[in-house]
Amino acid sequence: MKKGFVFDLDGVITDTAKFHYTAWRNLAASLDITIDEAFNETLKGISRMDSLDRILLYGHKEKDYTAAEKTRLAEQKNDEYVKLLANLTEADLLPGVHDFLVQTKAHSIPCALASASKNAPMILQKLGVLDYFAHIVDPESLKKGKPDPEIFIKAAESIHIAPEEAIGFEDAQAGIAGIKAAGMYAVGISATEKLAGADLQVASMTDVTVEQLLKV
Ligand code: B16
Ligand code: MG
Repeated sequence: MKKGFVFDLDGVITDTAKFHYTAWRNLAASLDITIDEAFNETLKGISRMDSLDRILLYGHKEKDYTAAEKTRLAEQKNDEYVKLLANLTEADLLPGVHDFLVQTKAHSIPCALASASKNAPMILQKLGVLDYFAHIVDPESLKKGKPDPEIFIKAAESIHIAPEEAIGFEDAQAGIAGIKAAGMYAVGISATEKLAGADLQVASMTDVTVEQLLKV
């Protein structure tokens, strides 16, 4: 019997990828680097600074900026990203998420958040679902980002269960790899991309129930 759920944020609970894309595209353009949606796919689940590094590498400018300049560029991107989140509400929850969280509460099953985003607490608050999460892993506390399993192991620990007793939800390949490396059951959420290694893949959270998953 499984005992808890670990959620990714972007792409599982809400679609913030479009806002990340706008903010990164504008920042990149200001550096004379052009990125498109296909490139943006490679940034999903990747931390802010690692995303900037990937963009600079893509534009062959990886040696052009000091650490302090890169910090400033990442801040600039985040300032625009946060502005784009201003009107986020409960209506921005992805299909099935609210229902599923209500079911976890009804079954007294704990949920933790394993997101690379430092904006996660503010985003959950705006979406009106912060109270469903017993714990949010602080990405600042991590030595390595996804696909390393660290964030998922910490998430399971935070709700006092073993990784084998947890089910992780992810929309990105790096996240599925991290969940599996942590020893958890992985549910991939994507209607478009085949997520290699997922134990179960569904198009959205409307296709799963808490009762069904506790028995896998
Ligand atoms: P922030 P997830 C990730 O969220 C995003 O997919 C990724 O594009 C972003 O760079 C990362 O969070 C960090 O976000 O700049 O807000 O700290 O999929 O791990 O929930
Ligand atoms: Mg994601």
